[in-house]
Amino acid sequence: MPLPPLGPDVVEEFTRTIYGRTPDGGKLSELVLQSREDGVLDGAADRLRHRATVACPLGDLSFDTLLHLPSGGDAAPVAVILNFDGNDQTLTGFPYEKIVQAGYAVLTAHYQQLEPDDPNPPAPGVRGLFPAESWGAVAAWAWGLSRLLDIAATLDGLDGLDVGRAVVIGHSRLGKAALWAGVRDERFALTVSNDSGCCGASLFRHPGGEDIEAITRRFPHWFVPSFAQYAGKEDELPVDQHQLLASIAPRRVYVCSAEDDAWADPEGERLAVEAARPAFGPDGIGYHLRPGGHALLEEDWMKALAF
Ligand code: GTR
Repeated sequence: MPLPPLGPDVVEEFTRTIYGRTPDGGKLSELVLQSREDGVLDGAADRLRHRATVACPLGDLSFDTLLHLPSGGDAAPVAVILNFDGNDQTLTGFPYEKIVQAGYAVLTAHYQQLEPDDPNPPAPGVRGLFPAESWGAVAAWAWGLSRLLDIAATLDGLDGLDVGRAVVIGHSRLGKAALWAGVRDERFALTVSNDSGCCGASLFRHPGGEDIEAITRRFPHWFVPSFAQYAGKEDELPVDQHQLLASIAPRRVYVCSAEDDAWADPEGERLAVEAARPAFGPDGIGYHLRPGGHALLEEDWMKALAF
């Protein structure tokens, strides 16, 4: 299938057809330091936990954050990431030692503290705190990634963070959210998608892996309801995902794929990167395909951050 051309004004189309409209408002109102441990991780990193509260039009949302940063030395660029299983799980799940050795700080929060991953959430998340807007959970998580950057900005200087070189990174459904955050928030200097697949970095028009029918049937809450009308009609979508990647230019993008992750269609991700390349400078977009399956591995982190 031929791809729609790269053009200047695609963000509005992505808003309308897939992710929905992110409302204005929702400001960090309070950040409470809950604990600080210095010199954890071989003496090379400090670990801080905060409780953040964001004031939204219809109420407040509070969530916990976990920050690791290199101790001493120059201000560290910060990578923000939502995690799947809670902040404590990242202590074994993320390669913090290596990331910090590479000179980066990492700020994370649990994605479901921002918005439940449920078509019928037991309690409303952030989407319930704005007057009637149609935005999907992916967009709500992307909103959360921007709030993590707000939090990092309040710590800028204080704790040796450099938010001028901020990275947004995410895996799988949270890689979709990282891409949408990278599109919408120009403060992110580098956007990293890991195995984000359908509605992330892979092309709708490249057959293979998850398609619109499958994703909207299982996860109707991720997108605007009208997106489901494109099930089986990929060729009628007004956009495709190389345009999403290109709309981040001239800021940088890095896409990680895995050979055995057929559901995320690694070849469709590679083709999207190639089709987006003309929008970027020579080193503006990077890509790797590594052996193995669907996971955010140390190799993915290190190659993306080296980029
Ligand atoms: C799958 C879904 C994918 C991907 C993945 C994940 O079930 O079909 O789009 O997002 O979940 O987030 O792990």
